[in-house]
Amino acid sequence: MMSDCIFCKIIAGEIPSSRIFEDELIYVFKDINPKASVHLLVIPKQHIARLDHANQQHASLLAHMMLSLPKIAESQGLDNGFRTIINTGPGGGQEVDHLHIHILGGDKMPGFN
Ligand code: IU
Repeated sequence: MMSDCIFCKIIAGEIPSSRIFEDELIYVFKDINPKASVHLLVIPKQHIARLDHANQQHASLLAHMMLSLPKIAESQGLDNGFRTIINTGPGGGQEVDHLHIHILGGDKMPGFN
C-alpha cells in the first residue's frame, strides 16, 4: 500500500466507496463522477501507478483483471457489451496514479473525443 494513494486508501477502507466486487487481487467500485449510467473502476490491490510501470511480474494480475471484466460488467446489467478504458500518464488523461480500468456502459455512453 502507498500511504498517499487515494485508491490504496479506498482498498483499505480508509475512504468510503461504492464497492461492487473484490477478490484477493482486485477491487471494483463505482466511479464517483460517472460518465455513463454504469461507470466502474477495476483496480489491482497491489499498487501499480500506471500501465507503463507494469512488467512481466504483473502478467498474471493483468490477465486476471482483463478476464474479470465481462463478469463484472454482466453483474451490473451490461448484457449487451461495454467499453473499457485505461488512461496512462498525463498524455492519456490519467488523474489518479494507481492503475485502473474504466468499465462504461448503459445509457449516456460517452463517445470518443
Ligand atoms: P483517470 O483515468 O485517472 O482520469 O480516472 C480517474 C477516475 O477516478 C475519474 O473518473 C474519477 O471520477 C475517479 N475517482 C473516483 O471514483 N474516486 C475518487 O476518490 C477519485 C477519483 I480522487
